Amino acid sequence: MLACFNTGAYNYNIKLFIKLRKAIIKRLIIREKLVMIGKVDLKEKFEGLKNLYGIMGEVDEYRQITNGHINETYYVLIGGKQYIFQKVNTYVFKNPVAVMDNIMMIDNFVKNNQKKSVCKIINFLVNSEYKNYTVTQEGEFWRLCIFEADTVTFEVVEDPAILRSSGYAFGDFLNVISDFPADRLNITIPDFHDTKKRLENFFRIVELDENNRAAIARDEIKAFEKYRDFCCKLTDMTESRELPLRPVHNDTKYNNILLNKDSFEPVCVLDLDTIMPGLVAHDFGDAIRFAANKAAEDERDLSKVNIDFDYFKEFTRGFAGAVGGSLTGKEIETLALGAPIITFELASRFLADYIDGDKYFAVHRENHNLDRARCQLKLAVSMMDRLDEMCEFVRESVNSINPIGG
Ligand code: GN1
Ligand code: MG
Repeated sequence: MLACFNTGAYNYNIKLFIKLRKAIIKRLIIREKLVMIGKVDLKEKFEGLKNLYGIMGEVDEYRQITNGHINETYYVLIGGKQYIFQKVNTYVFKNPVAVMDNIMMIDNFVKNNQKKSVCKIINFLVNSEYKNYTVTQEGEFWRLCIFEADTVTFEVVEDPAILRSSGYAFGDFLNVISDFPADRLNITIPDFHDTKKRLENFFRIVELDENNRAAIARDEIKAFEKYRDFCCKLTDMTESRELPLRPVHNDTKYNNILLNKDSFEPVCVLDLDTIMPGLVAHDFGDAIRFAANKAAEDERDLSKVNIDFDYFKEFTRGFAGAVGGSLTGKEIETLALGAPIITFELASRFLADYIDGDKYFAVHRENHNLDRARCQLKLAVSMMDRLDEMCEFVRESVNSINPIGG
């Protein structure tokens, strides 16, 4: 220690300090350059892509939209017109052409169907090769659409009245596509909402524990053991054919509906990537999971995370009003079960991904998937406490089918 105070050591330390400082500054400059180069590359990429779509004008501006966990999405302004450019995650969607094929089939069906829907569905632009996607030289899978002006999405619900029209929009979407032959849809992610297989996979990952991360989640893992049988109920009823497989959206987060920025009426249903044969209870349940909880999906303060019954009721009224008439008795009976089951399922997917080293969901902070899993688990347990009331309310709402404004 004392040696530090003799002049030689002092000079040495000063020199070292200056050298280090220079190195740090140099590194910062290089980083800055890399960031700049990265941006120029992206701009060039967007220029190249837009040319393939015959879009006139220059790329004036772009920014990333980070609310999705899977695909990479950009808002791009070209010659004053607004577009969305999206790079599809091919780790998650192994066959992205099949995804785009499903979207195309559903789009054609909805456009030509006699049952008119309350709002539009997302529509991708077609390139010079008449395809609704483009594979770049680097093998990236891109798709483009027009940004819907004067619309908004919400991450957290602020006004329960808006929920009723969102519920109506998702219910209406299911009703309109209900006549589409489900077996024509490509299975883009096998066993996507097979909760039994999801939990088997979860316990396999816990057992392997390749990143030594399972210990921190010991309590959460026990909770999955406790609720495992309950979570398999819908899968069992599907296997025994008590519940029908229909074409469903499979990702009915509230932010997957564009709303008019003034009236908050639904304008467009987004994100049809996981449209596949599935259960109506999962679509209903996933929407409740996201919308009927005042906290964010990754909230760390678990005291804020709970099912909000007023929100639940508003969404259910809208949803039942639109789809209620086409449901079987068993579907009505099991609709509310979808909420805790899909929430447990997602909690297990987040926790499995955390333990597996964060390979699937994009993470933006340390332990992000662990936080998400804890939040969803807390929410699922809060739903279990009110499950009987939820089932009863669904029954009442379907029985008194009451379309919006009617
Ligand atoms: C993923 O990123 P996004 O919103 O498209 C996931 C859904 C989850 C959701 C949770 C293909 O959806 O299943 O419910 O995150 N999509 C896929 O926010 O796994
Ligand atoms: Mg999605």
